[in-house]
Amino acid sequence: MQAPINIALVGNPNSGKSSLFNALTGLNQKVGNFPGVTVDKKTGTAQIVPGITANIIDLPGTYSLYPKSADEYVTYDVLINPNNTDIPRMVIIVADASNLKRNLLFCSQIIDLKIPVIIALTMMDIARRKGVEIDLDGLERELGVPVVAINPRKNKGVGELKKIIDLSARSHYNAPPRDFINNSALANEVIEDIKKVVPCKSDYGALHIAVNAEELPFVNGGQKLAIRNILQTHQFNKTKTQAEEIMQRYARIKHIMKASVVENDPLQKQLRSEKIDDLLLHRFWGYAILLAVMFLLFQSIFWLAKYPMDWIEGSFGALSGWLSSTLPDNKVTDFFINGILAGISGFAVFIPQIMILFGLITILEDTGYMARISFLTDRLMRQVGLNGKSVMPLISGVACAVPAIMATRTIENKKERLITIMVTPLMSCSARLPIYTMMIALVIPDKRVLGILGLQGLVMMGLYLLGFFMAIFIAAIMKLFIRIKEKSYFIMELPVYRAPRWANVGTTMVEKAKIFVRDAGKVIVVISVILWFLASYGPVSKMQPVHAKYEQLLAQVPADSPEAAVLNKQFQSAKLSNSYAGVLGHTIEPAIRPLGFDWKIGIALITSFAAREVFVGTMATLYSVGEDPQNNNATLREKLSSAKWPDGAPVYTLASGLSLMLFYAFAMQCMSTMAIVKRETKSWKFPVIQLFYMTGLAYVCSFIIFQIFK
Ligand SMILES: Nc1nc2c(ncn2[C@@H]2O[C@H](COP(=O)(O)OP(=O)(O)OP(=O)(O)O)[C@@H](O)[C@H]2O)c(=O)[nH]1
Ligand SMILES: [Mg+2]
Repeated sequence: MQAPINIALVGNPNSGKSSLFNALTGLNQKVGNFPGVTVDKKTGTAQIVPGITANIIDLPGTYSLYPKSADEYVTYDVLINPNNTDIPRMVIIVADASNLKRNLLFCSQIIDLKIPVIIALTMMDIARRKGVEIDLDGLERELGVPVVAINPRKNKGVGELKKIIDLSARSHYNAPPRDFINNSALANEVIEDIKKVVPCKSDYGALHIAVNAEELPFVNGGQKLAIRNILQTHQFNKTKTQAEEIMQRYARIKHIMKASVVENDPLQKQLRSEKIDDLLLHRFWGYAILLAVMFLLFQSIFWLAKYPMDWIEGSFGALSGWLSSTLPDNKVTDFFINGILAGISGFAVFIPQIMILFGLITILEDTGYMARISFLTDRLMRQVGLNGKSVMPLISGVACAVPAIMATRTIENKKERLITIMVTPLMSCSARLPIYTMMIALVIPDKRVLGILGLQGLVMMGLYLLGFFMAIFIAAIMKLFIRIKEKSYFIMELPVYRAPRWANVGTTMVEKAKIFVRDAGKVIVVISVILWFLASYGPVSKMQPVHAKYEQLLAQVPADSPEAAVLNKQFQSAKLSNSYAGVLGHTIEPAIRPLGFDWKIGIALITSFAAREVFVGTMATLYSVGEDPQNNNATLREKLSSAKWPDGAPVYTLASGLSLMLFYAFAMQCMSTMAIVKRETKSWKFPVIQLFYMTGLAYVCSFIIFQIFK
C-alpha cells in the first residue's frame, strides 16, 4: 500500500469541482449553481484503484492564475507555494465544456506550471444542447495532456477518470515537454535571473514569482530584495507582460478550438436559460418577480412549518404534563422537567422552520436564481458602497452569518468586502427566527390582509426586509468612513438554470437540522441547567422571608382549595423573583425598562449574549420554574401571554413585542460571528466595532418603537 497522493481539483468557478469531489470521496461538500460556492479548501480521501488512495483537495474556483480575490488566493497558494502542505502530486482541471475557450485559458496556465495535469470536461450535456461538439482525442493531442468527459452530477465518467489518475500516478503521463506558449520569450532575462534566486520548476512559475513576489509568503525578505533589483535592471513591465501572455494563450486556444471543436451556428440556438432570463432579468418584471419570490419564501416558512411545529409543541407539553403527574414530586423531577426538558422543547419547536428555510435557500442556489438576484441588485448595492457580489453573502446571512461572512471572499474589492462583512450580521439569521415566531404569535393577530395575505407572515417578512435595509443603510454610512481606495467592478457569470437536485436539498435540510440540534442544543441544554439552578435557589436572606410568608399563608387554607392554588402560584413566582437569576434580572431591569422589558427578559438577554438561540430556551425554563407545577402542560406561548407586570398589566403587548423583535433583529448576540469576523479581517478591531454599533442600534431602535407604541 502506497502513501496517499495529493490531487488538487481546480478550474473556473461553477464548473463542477465540488460535485466531482463529492463523487470521488463520498463526502457532502457544498455544491451550488453559482460561481463562488467554495471559498476555502477542503480535503477528503478517495480510493482510486485497489492499492492507490488519494487525498482529494477541493479548491475555490479561479478564472485565471492571477488571483484577484481572497478565495482565489487559496487556490493560487496550493498551486504555487512549494511550502504548502497540500502541494499536489497532480492536478485535475475541471473544465466547463460549454464555455471551453475561457476554461482552456486556465488549463494552459496550469500546464505551463509543469504539474501533471488531467482535464476533466464537465457540462458536456449543456455543450451538446448549445450545439457544440468536442473532439476529445483531438483536444488531447493538441494540449498534450489526458482529457476525459465526466458528469459528476450524474456520477458518469468517474470510473474512467480514476483509471487515468492511476496511469498518471504510475507516471504514464508526464507534463508535456514543450510549453503551451513560449513563456521564456515573454521575459527571458528576468526568468533566468529569478531562477537563480528562487528555485523554480518551470519558466512560467518563475514569471509568476516576478509578477507576484511581494505577495508570496514563501519568498523571503532577501529574495524579495533581489527580485526587486532584477525587475528594475531589466525594466520589467508587469501589466504589459501579463497582457502579452494572455493574448498569446488565446491565440493558440483559438487555433485549438478550430481544430477540435465544432460549433453549429452558435447564434441560432438560444438556450432555454436565455429565454427564461429575458423574463427574470426584465427591467420591470424581473424586480416584481424578485419581490414575489422573497415574499413566498417568508410566507412558506410560516405556512409549511405550522403543522409540525404545533405537533412538536403539543407533544412536549403533553410529555411534561404526564411526567409531572407520574414522577414523584421532588427536586430531581423538577430539575428534569423544568431544567432539561423545558430547555430542549424551547428550541426543538423550531427545527421545522430552520429546515424549511435552509431547504428553500438551497433551491434558490441550485436553480441558479441566486446569481440573478446579485445581478438585479448590483445597481442598488453600488450606491451604498457594496457590490452585486455582496448580495449572496447578505442573502445567505438569512440562514447564518458565519458561512455568509466567509462567502465575502469572492468580492475582489477590499473596501466592499469589509463593508459587506460589517453589515452581514444585520440580516436576520435563522437563530432569530424562533424569537420572531414566538413574539409574532403572541402580539400580532392572526388576520388576513386584502383577503389572502397573512398578517403574521407580513410582519415576518417586514422584519427580514428591515434587516436588509438596515444593512444597506449602515453600509452607506460606512462607505464614508472606510478609507480604502481601489477600483471596483462587477463581473459575474450567470450560470444556466438547472433543476434543483432534490437529494442535495434534502441532505442540506437534514444536515442543518443536525447542526442546529447539536451545536445550539448543547449550549441550550447547558445554559438551561445552569439557569434552573440560578432560578431555583437564591440568597438565604431573600428566600427565607418568602418561604416563611407563604408557608404560613398556605397553612391557613385547605390544601386542595382554589385559594391554595392561587397562593401556590404566587409562592412559585415570589421564589423565582428572589432567586439568584431573579436578583440578576432585577438588577438590570432599570436599564431595559424603557424598552418595555421586564426582569425575566433581562435574564434571557444575558443568557443569549453569546448565542441568540438560547433566548427561547431561557424563557421556557424561567416560565416553567416560576409556574405552578399543575400548569406544566401549558405551552410556552400560553404562559407568556398570561405574564403580568406587578401592577397587573400584560408584559407582552404590541409595543414590548415589537421592541423585543427589533432588539434581536439588530443586536450582535453571536460569538461565532465575532470569531469569524476576526478570522476574516485578521483583527479584533472590526468585531468589536460591530458589537458596539449593533448593540447600540438595537437599544435605540427598541427604545423608540416602544415609546411610540406603548
Ligand atoms: N448539467 C450539468 N450540471 C453539472 C455538471 N457538473 C456539475 N453540474 C452542476 O453545476 C453546478 C456547480 O457545481 P459545483 O460542484 O458547485 O461547482 P464548483 O466548481 O465547485 O463551483 P465553485 O465552488 O463555485 O467554484 C451544480 O449545480 C452542479 O449540479 C454536469 O456535468 N452537467
Ligand atoms: Mg465548489
